[in-house]
Amino acid sequence: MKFTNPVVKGCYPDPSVCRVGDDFYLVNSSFEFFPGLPVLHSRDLVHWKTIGHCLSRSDQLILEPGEHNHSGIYAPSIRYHEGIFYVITTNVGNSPDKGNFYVWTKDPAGEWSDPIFLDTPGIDPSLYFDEDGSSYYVGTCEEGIYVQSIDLQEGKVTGPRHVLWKGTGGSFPEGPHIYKKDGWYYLMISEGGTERCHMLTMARSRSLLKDYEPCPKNPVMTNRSLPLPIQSVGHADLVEDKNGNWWAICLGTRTFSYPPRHNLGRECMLVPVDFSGEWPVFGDCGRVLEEFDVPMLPGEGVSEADDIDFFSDTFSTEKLGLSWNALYNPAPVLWKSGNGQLTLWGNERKLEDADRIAWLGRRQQHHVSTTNVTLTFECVQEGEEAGLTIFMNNYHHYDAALMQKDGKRKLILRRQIGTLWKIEKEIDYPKDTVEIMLQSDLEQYVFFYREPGGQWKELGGGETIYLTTEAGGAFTGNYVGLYSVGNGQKCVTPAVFKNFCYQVGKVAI
Ligand code: 6LW
Repeated sequence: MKFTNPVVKGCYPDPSVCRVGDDFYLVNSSFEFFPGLPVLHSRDLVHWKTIGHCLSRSDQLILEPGEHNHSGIYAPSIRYHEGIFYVITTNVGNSPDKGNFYVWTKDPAGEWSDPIFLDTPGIDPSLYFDEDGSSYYVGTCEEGIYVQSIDLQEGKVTGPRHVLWKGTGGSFPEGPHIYKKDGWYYLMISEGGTERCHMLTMARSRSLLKDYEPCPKNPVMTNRSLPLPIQSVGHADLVEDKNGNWWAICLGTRTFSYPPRHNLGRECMLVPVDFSGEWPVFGDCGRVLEEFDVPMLPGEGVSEADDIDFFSDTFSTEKLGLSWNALYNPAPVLWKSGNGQLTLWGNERKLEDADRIAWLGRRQQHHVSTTNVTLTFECVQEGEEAGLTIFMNNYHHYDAALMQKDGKRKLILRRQIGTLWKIEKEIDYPKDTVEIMLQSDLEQYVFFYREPGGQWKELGGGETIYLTTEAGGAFTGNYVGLYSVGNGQKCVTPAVFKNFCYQVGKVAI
C-alpha cells in the first residue's frame, strides 16, 4: 500500500495528532491568520478533511497587527483525555492575550472553549496524561525541556518545574511530546531549527520526572544534508493506531531551485514508525521519503478528504468555507459573503501594511496551479484598488488589480519584494468588470485577464523564488488572496468578487 507525501499540502506547519477509536485529529499552527488552529480529521492518516478551527471567535483569539509570518498562533498540541479534547498552544507577539493557553471541547468539529491562559515560559507546550490519571504540562524554557503538574479544572500549573533534557546540542530544542511505552517514558523533541538542519531527537527514562538518557542513535529522524525531495523534516507527533502500528506526522518542505527554496510553507508528512524495538525507527532508517510503501494503513478506504485539487466558491452563503482565512481578526465592515458574491470594502491601508485589511485568502497547495476570479470594481476615488494577489506576506506579493490612478480606471500589475515595489504594467481599463487568472509553476507566477466573454491576454508576472520563505522569511507559506485597499483613504467603492476557483495544474487558455 503506497502513499505519497505530503498528506496535507500547503501551509500546515507544526502538526500534532491524536487518536480516538478509529478517528485521528490533527491541528496546525496558524500565525496571524484567522480563524486560528485548523482541525483536520482522518481515518487512514493519509486523507484529511478540515472539520473546523479551535479558535473561530474573535473573543477567543486576539491577533495583534504589526508583524507578519511570525506572530500569532504557534505550534499546538492536541490530546484526548476522559472524553475531552485539549489543544494547547502559544499566542506569540504583542497581543494583550499573548502567552501559553489551552482550549477544550467534547466535539472537535464544533465550538471550542474560551482560552485558559497559563503562567508558563517559552513556546510549543504539550500535555501528557500519565497512566495514574495525573496531568502534566510539557514545555520549553531557557534550561531545557521541562515538565510540571497541571490542574486542567483550575487552569493552573502547580508545583516545581522538572527540567528533563536539553537535547543533543542542536539549536532551538522545541516541540516536545512525551509518550509511554513498555514502562519507558519517551521524550521526543525537535532541534536544529525549523530550516534545513531540522531533526528529531529522543531521550527516555523509567521515571517521568528525571534520569532521561538520550537515544544512542540520535537524531532519530532527519533529512538534513540529503538529496531528498522533502527537506527540513521535524516537529513531529507520534500516534499508535488500533492495530498497534505507530506513525509520526511531521512537518517538511518541498524545495526547488538552487539553493533550495520553498513557497508552499511547511507541509504535513506521514511517516511509518517501527516501534517494535527499544527505540522507534522512523521512516526509511530515519529519513522521510516522498513515497512510502506500507503493509497497511489504519482504516483503509474510509477517509473523506478535502478536495484540494479543485476548489470553487460561488459565495452563495454568508459563512465562508473553512479554507478561507483573514489576516488578523476579521472585521465585519471589511467583507460580506452571500447571494453569489463576496464584497470587500477596502479601508485606508495599503496591501503592504501588516494590519487588518479587506483581504481573504486560501493556501496555495500545489506548485503548479491556476486561480480564477471575476472582479467588478467601479472605482472612482484616486488610489482605491481591488484585485487578486499571490501573497507570501505584506512585503512579498504580486498583484493584478483594478485601480483608480491618475484619474483613470486601470488594470495594474504590481510586484513587491521587500520594500521594493513597482507597478510593472498599467492598462487603461474603462470597463468595471474583469476576469483575472493566475497561473503558477516553479519558475513564474503569471497573471492573465479578459473582459467577460473576451480573449485571455497576459498581464505579466514575476519569479517564484522571490515569493518563498527564503525571500520573505519566517514561518508561513503562500496564499492566493482577494483584496481591496484604499491606499491612504477609505475606499468609496465596494469590490465584488464572483466565481472563485483554485485548481491544480495549468488550465489551457
Ligand atoms: C514552532 C517551532 C517550530 O513553534 O517552528 O518547526 C515554530 N518548529 O516549534 C513556528 O512554527
